Amino acid sequence: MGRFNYAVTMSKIHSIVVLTGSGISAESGLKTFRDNNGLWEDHAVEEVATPEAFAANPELVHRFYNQRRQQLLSSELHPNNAHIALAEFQKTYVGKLSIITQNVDNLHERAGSSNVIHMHGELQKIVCTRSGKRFDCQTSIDTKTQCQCCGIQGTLRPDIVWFGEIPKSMDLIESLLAGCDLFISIGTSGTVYPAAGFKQVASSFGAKTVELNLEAASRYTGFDESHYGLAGKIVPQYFDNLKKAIDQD
Ligand code: BV8
Repeated sequence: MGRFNYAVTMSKIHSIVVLTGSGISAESGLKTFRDNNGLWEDHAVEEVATPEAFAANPELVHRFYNQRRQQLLSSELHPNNAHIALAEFQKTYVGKLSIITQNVDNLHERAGSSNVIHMHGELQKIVCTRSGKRFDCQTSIDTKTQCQCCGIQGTLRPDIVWFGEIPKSMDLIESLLAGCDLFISIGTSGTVYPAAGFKQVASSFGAKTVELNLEAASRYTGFDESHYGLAGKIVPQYFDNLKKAIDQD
């Protein structure tokens, strides 16, 4: 692991914000967005994950999310050591640790993390476009699925934030970024906004910024500290060092 430095003394770290992307789930077997050059069934994800695509071809978009939702239910799919290390640290840390994830999987929760902010929604939730009511969903849905609240077909969509839609919990996220002393980005290429801008916001309010990623991303730079490698290896190492530094302080 690269030089582990703490310019700020641990006693000054009262609030930590962790931002995760698909790289933290890669070793669990979930594809990242840049895998396959960002394609799914020869469609660019940015084209499938949009309200326009859903309006034009709802069955294609339902298939995209049904496949990924079913993958979450696979007995082969488990949180990896990165999710587990983050959850264990969150449980023992006396300060405030908030997890903002761009991921729509439930691996943080299955690793034991709490208060996870799914800014781009969740695969296992659906919403009725007529009533706005949200439901848990572990099955596949399509345009023929009858809605539980209004009993008609064709009103249900994945509770996912598509490109062009406003991410969830932005007010809460902005206040967390403004109030944190340490911002840690894990497994994201920093391609998609507004998430890609969170590091800058946290830094502008005085937070120390740390990147844990497989490799440096060209547009996502300027962290105070960076460690590169597989999340399953560097995330446990990082939080183990952080806990030691806090305990020694
Ligand atoms: C909005 C749900 C307005 C869907 C997702 C031009 C400039 C700037 C912005 C825009 C622009 N044109 C359009 C926009 C806005 C647009 C945007 O950013 N587009 C991009 C393409 C330029 N953004 C939006 O539309 C957003 N809404 O802007 O609304 C607004 C905003 C605020 C307030 C008011 C109004 C909404 C975007 C949400 C889209 N939905 N997800 C679904 O999941 O199906 S985005 C989706 O893609 C993910 O959620 C995630 O955010 C993103 C993928 O990023 P990553 O997770 O980083 O994945 P990636 O593959 O890129 O990288 C993986 C990383 O992991 C890599 O670095 C890799 O090295 C690393 N890695 C791989 N393996 C490992 C690893 N690391 C460690 N260990 C490993 N083993």
